[in-house]
Amino acid sequence: MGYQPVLILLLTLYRAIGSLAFDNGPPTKEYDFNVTLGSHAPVGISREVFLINNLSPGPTIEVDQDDWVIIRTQNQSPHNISIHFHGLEMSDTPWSDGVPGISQRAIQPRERFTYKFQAKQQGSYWYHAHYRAQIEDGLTGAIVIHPRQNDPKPFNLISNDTKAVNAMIKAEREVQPLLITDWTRLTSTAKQDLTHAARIEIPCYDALLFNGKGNVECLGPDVLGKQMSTIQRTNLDTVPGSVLTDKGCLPPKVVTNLFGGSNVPVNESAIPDGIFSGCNPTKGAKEVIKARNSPWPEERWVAIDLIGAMNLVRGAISIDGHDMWVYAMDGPYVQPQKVQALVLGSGDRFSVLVNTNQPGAFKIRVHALSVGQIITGHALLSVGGSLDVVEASPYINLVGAAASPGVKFFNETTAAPFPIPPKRIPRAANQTFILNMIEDDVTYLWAMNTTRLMPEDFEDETPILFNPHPEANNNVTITTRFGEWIDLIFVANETPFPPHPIHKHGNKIHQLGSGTGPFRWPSVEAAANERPQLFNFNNPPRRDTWTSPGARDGVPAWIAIRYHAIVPGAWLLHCHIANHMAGGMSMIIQDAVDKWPKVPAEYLAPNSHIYKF
Ligand SMILES: *[C@@H]1O[C@H](CO)[C@@H](O)[C@H](O)[C@H]1NC(C)=O
Ligand SMILES: *[C@@H]1O[C@H](CO)[C@@H](O)[C@H](O)[C@H]1NC(C)=O
Ligand SMILES: *[C@@H]1O[C@H](CO)[C@@H](O)[C@H](O)[C@H]1NC(C)=O
Ligand SMILES: *[C@@H]1O[C@H](CO)[C@@H](O)[C@H](O)[C@H]1NC(C)=O
Ligand SMILES: *[C@@H]1O[C@H](CO)[C@@H](O)[C@H](O)[C@H]1NC(C)=O
Ligand SMILES: *[C@@H]1O[C@H](CO)[C@@H](O)[C@H](O)[C@H]1NC(C)=O
Ligand SMILES: *[C@@H]1O[C@H](CO)[C@@H](O)[C@H](O)[C@H]1NC(C)=O
Ligand SMILES: *[C@@H]1O[C@H](CO)[C@@H](O)[C@H](O)[C@H]1NC(C)=O
Ligand SMILES: [Cu+2]
Repeated sequence: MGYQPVLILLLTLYRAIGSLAFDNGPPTKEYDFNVTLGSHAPVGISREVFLINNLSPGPTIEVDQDDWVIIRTQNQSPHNISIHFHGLEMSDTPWSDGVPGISQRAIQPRERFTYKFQAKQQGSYWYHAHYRAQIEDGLTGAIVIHPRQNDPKPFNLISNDTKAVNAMIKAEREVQPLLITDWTRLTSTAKQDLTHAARIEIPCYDALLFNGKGNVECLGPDVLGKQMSTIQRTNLDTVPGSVLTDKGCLPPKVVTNLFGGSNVPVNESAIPDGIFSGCNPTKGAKEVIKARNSPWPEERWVAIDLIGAMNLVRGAISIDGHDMWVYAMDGPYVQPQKVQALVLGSGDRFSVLVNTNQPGAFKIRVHALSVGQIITGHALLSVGGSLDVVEASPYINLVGAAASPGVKFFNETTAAPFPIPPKRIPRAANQTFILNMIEDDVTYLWAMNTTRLMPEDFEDETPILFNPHPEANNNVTITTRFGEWIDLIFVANETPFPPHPIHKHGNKIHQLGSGTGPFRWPSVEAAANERPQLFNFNNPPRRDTWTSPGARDGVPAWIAIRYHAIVPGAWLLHCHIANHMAGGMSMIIQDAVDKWPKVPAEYLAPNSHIYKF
């Protein structure tokens, strides 16, 4: 035996004895989630939602990094459900990822299911329903994982003042999640029924909510007419005489034309009033993020986790009169950027530090920049307890663009991880998958790679994790071996094609590069040899949700992402817009299929029943 193995053996023994003698392992935090169906009217329009312990959004899961988390779920509702923990890696516990037919059986009415996982990552995450299109049905909540105390923090890249850095550490410890949703009066099933009856995707919402609070704002025809984007105007021009509706929506006939037109005419008589048009303003409670007003300017820091819990809306966010220091993206730290605005899409998380310079209440605005609707909403940042709104000219306009040339947006492509990970990303991948995203003839059917995978195709089947399909050859399954580097290239060949928020379950990905025009190469390596400026192998952004580029004017677009297949399990890769996922835009990934852990007996067994509630 050489000296190295001996050293490793001694070290292992030392650690084992140490952990026996000095601690009992990481703590376990336990939650009970009783899921019911109830009626809920956050903006004065009542509809059914899922409630968790009578709340929607549900309770925040707040733990320390390395804690074990147990969530005992009881389905006291009349529908099948499941809960996904967005962005959490589930290494060693892939049966707790929450996707029916992939990692577990759906939790049927009167059944219980216990999710158990270790919070190995840090920062901002969230949980949400994952059965059919239920993500729009209120079963969501924030997850905060406090980083290990001694891990390096990027705050001295924000200030050299020790007092300020200490204040930032304190603010981070007290970080306030702000879960942002696009609220519609339609339940996901009502929306799907209406979509099929009217043969159209429904891109209209009633309000934007902040931790479940908000109100309907009607902007009026003058404002809408003046403020619409050139893309909105161009789309309106496809149907002569059309204007934005009073809800700020493109009218149905224009939506039908959005992606190159469809042979299937919309049935407008199937669309009830209030969906595309019919705006009635309501008053609702405003969510308030509280900041102390310390006498010491260097101590006035507040941290907010901005969580993109919306379905379809992509929004620009800004805080009146305040800069935001973006210090984390999808959980882990990034090299901080000082900005006045950032773009948040479905599934994204950005953690920001804000230095509050005066007492008062300041609008935290979200303005949609998705094409289908002009919609806005706001929460308040209250400094020193004040609720007097300080009117300031916003940094962003109504369609989510910079209101003036000096306004700086967060630049995701330069958001390098902090610290830079020591492991280098190779230039060549072991496997490359070129995925041809399409709209499948009508606005509500989509595919990730030419072939649709509908929830009905897999959600009620035996979970793939229990029964791998290593030879699947069906255009919708990707299979990898442990340790391989995998490239996924998402190509929008048809134009116009909208951007899609794409989410991979399992582990994080590196966003290597993107470009316009067809992806003409067999691999990223070949493309990078020819066009090195399009790729970043050194410190690319690290994400669990990313946006595929929109394509227009006959010019295709693509994005290349790379991940390391080191988290064995069965995962879903899908568009995070629930109705796109329900419309077929998903694929299955069997990662590191050679190293799948044995599924514990209690997860293999049918879900147990609740006998009374
Ligand atoms: C901290 O101090 C160094 C050296 O004076 C300076 O170069 C750097 O810009 C400062 N950083 C910040 C965040 O103020
Ligand atoms: C359009 O929808 C209405 C209401 O649902 C229905 O009665 C009618 O048959 C539909 N027309 C077509 C052509 O599908
Ligand atoms: C982001 O930074 C890159 C690299 O510096 C630059 O090419 C790009 O234009 C920037 N994007 C935005 C939106 O500012
Ligand atoms: C609920 O899930 C079970 C098992 O996956 C399935 O058999 C059943 O059809 C589902 N029910 C509904 C209403 O989708
Ligand atoms: C895979 O996609 C190709 C191209 O669209 C299609 O011809 C083929 O039928 C698909 N295969 C399966 C199994 O769906
Ligand atoms: C994607 O679809 C194409 C057909 O269009 C097929 O050749 C290819 O194998 C598919 N990719 C995967 C990973 O199934
Ligand atoms: C991936 O490719 C590299 C370079 O060709 C090779 O050294 C490595 O063994 C491959 N990894 C796996 C898991 O196949
Ligand atoms: C959940 O429901 C069970 C059964 O009714 C009840 O015993 C328990 O107290 C409830 N827990 C919570 C957190 O509401
Ligand atoms: Cu999509």
